[in-house]
Amino acid sequence: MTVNSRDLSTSDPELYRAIQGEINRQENTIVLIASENFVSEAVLQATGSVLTNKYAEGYPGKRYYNGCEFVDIAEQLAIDRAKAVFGCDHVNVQPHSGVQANIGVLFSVLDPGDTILSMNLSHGGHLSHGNPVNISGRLFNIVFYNVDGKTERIDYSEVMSLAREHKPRLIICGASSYPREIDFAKFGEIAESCGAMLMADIAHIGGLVVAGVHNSPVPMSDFVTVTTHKTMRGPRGGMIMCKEQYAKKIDSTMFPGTQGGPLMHVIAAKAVALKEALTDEFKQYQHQIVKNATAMADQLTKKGFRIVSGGTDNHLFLIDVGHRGLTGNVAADALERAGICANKNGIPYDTRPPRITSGVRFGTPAVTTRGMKEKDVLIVADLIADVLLDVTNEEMLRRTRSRVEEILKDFPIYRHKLEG
Ligand code: DSN
Repeated sequence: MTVNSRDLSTSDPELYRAIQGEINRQENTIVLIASENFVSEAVLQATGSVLTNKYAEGYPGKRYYNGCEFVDIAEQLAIDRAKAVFGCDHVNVQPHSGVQANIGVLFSVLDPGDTILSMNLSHGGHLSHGNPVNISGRLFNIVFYNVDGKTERIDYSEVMSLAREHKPRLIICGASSYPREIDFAKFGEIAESCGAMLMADIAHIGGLVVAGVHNSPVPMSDFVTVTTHKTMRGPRGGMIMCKEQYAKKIDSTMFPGTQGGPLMHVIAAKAVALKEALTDEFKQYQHQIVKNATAMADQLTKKGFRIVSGGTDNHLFLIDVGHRGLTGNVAADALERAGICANKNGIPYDTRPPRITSGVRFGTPAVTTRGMKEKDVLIVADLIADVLLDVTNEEMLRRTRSRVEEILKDFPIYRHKLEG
């Protein structure tokens, strides 16, 4: 048997059907999960390329395997483009994910028992910022900052007083569910005032930072981590940027410290996405993401929903469905039955557990990739309102689902029909 002798539809029909099902689901669902997006066909092509066959432990020009001349080109392109896109001193493009990138930073410069000051997960932070259920929370002494109870925004004076009191070695800023612009300069001042290192996790807002829609943490941070698959619209994965003085430590912590063979097909796809990120089209796209999120949050406010912090400055917003007597899981499941995919999410000071929650998180990167503008997402906001006001009306949910499929015919994801 040659490796090309059988294609997926005949060699593994069961799996082929699952992929076909997912292609249809993506085409026929309004995806509002804030961390999801649709990559270009070029990114898909690189991700599905023969680079998946290659071992390349080490770094370009310094590998532990022979035969790396072509994957070296791919990784060097990703590195050079990431530096051009973000304006950073050094970048490591090998982390398999955002969590791996964050772990890479923590394990490169901290010792067990060191103190980290970071944003509470239930206030918008991330699991890998020291949550006790994650490895990041197992070895370090974690102090969390919350958002203000009234404004639901970061209270920088509280962060400053916690920093002075606890003298952390590392401050982490950045979030997975925070709808407001983060003042990275302020975090820089706080870190400097207490002698801490600063790490900014821009997993969610990476694309907005590239386009200048959000201020950049690169100048004032020792480390910046990002995922490549959210607003960056590339393959699933992570990257670490850092000041030159940490370059060697970061590289040796990623390999051999915390990862083995890098995923060269994914690194190649990161290079493709980073080339796309250098275009004007990408910058306009990021501006449109924010305009769409703002338009939806405003429309849902007009419909009587309480939006956490009163609105959004970025690509996402949260509805406090508890305010309407709903739970996040019931609301998100009803939306899914209507063809709208978002996720339940805790809101600041939520009294419900993470599997239930009082919130639903919405984001506009994916619908904006499909070409939706403000007038289109206003219709989507109206559909969301209809669903949330009558979650048990299965007839209405079915009608909404048909309407969603009609609307999406005008916004195909790919120009060519995809095959699993
Ligand atoms: N799970 C991602 C999100 O949805 O925000 C963060 O890692």
